[in-house]
Amino acid sequence: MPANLPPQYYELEREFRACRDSREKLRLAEELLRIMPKHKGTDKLQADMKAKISKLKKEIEGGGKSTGGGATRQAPTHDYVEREGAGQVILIGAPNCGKSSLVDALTNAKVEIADYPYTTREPLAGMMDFETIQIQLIDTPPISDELFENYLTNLVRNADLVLLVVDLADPHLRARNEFILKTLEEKKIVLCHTPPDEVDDVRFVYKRTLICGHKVYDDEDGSNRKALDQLFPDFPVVTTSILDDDSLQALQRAVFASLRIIRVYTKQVGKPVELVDPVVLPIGGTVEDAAISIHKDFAEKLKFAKIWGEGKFDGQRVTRDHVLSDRDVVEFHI
Ligand SMILES: Nc1nc2c(ncn2[C@@H]2O[C@H](COP(=O)(O)OP(=O)(O)OP(=O)(O)O)[C@@H](O)[C@H]2O)c(=O)[nH]1
Ligand SMILES: [Mg+2]
Repeated sequence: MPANLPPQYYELEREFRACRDSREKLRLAEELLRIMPKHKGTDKLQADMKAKISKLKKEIEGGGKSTGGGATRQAPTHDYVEREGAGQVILIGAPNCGKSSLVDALTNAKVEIADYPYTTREPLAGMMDFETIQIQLIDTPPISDELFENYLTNLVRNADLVLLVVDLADPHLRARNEFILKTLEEKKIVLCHTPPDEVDDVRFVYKRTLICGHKVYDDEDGSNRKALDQLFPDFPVVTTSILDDDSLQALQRAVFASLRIIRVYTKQVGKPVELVDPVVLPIGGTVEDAAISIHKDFAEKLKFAKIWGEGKFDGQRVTRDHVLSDRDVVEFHI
């Protein structure tokens, strides 16, 4: 069966073959696997690429039987943070903009904060409580013309949401953030408010992004806020200050909204509702999706469900394809 690979695949493959740096080679291999059409005709190619990925990972972990290239700066674990909770959000931004302060205020992570740039040297994840769920936040080293940690490419690609922290006290706000957008685009990552359904060039990844205009009280004449709106028209923006709890709560709500997820609580027949430990589904999730996330067999046996929620009759009977809303309560009947 023909593999029918897209033209970009061949281009990327050439880059992969020419590349002499293990870490970059690994990134390209993962990218090749990602864009490879998944069907019978590419079974062998997929297996080969997976073998190459695993070999490269071993090589990197082994500490440097590098295929040449420059010295690598970071341990391989930095390339990937295991997803925990209802969604993974990566905070990125210019030096000293306040990324670590936000992660410190919102999570349990022990981050380092200082009044000078380049304080954070490694990614660090923490869990943020939001009502009945937890959301993972990842603090990262800054992006500037002096520093771009290569592993950020993978971290950003893997995250569910980018939180771009912009320092509203920074006189160079525009230049610093234009630089970040340009650098990411060079790595084939486009920050956007809503990723398109289809992309022309499959090597590019479009990442849903929320903008956090931070240190808002230091932008006394509001001129930086204007610059921010010009630079990021259409993007959702939240303004925050570490000193203002309400602003931090607004940020939490905006993060939740941008993750495009819903929380669905399940209840047993004849038992009261407990609004804890919800099933988390993407917006548009159905009764069947909720049942599958509990157990596959359970979904197969499902006859109907009763739901409680805003705009519904209490205990309204629905079928498995019923689309759920955030905070719905579902009682499965099998
Ligand atoms: N005025 C003001 N200062 C803040 C606020 N949030 C953080 N800061 C200060 O900004 C400085 C930098 O904060 P960090 O959280 O270390 O910034 P960062 O983006 O993690 O910095 P790097 O890791 O170096 O990139 C520290 O002196 C913080 O106390 C805020 O809301 N308002
Ligand atoms: Mg930091």
